[in-house]
Amino acid sequence: MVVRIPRFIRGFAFGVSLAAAPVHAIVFFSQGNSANLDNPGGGLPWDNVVQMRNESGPIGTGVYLGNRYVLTAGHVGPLTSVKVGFVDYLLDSSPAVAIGTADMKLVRLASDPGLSGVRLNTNPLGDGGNSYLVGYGVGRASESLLGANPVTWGDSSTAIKRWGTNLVDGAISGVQVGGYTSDLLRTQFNSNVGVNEAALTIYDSGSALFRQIGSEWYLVGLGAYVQNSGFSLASNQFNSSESDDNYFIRISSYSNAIDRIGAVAVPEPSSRSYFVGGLLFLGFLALRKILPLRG
Ligand SMILES: [Ca+2]
Repeated sequence: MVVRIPRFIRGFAFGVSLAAAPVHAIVFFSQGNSANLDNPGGGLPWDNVVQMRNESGPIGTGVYLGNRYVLTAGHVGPLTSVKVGFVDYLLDSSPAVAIGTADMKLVRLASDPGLSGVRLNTNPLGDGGNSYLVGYGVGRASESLLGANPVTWGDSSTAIKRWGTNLVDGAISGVQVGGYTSDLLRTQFNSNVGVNEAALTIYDSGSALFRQIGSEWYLVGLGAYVQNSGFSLASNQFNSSESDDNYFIRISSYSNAIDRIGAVAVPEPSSRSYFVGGLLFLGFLALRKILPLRG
């Protein structure tokens, strides 16, 4: 689910130029649930985005970082298994590892899924701009017509891996939500990145926000919070007050190497790169109350 939070980043911009908007997946303004279900290619770490599950089904998204480690949102749980591709992997007996005070945690699979790792972004100057969102959140409800606003979210039967795009145009530090304190990145649900522009939905907590920096792909954010629960407001105007905000845990605040998140190194046994994916509150955000934000 997704946590609802007030629009608090408005007007806050990166110190660098914000030319583009990143894209978030999960629901689109003008496309249906059958869109963007396949790896778009170009090296995007599509396979590393996994589904977090409990005994009753999907509850969120995660990012496989390598060496059996999966990064997800702290509020996604309790967990019983992680679906990688078409296979459910049980968790091993080790406790989840919290990443500082942030709404993120690492859990570990009981066996190796045979995937390479993901690169974690360590440079805050690389966070802004166009991005790709990949997550297992729900799609739109069947009665929610294409191009109609708001975009109403579907039920659990529509939860499937999708990709979308959006522009990272803001950041804020030290945001307190549900007992966590996290540095966040923002995207807005408007049309400034075209038909693939996406917004987070429930079960997108822990979704991946990827950016291509130079020739490589990096995990820059982990889906966590949304402005509304149950629907997403879209706008055809950039920076419109009518466009929903989505928030992602800012990976560069917690990683100082492409293979290290918090105090945990996640080296891939036989691969050169790994990165830690982000966690989304989206799996649970919709069901939670957001605490008032200070400042
Ligand atoms: Ca946007």
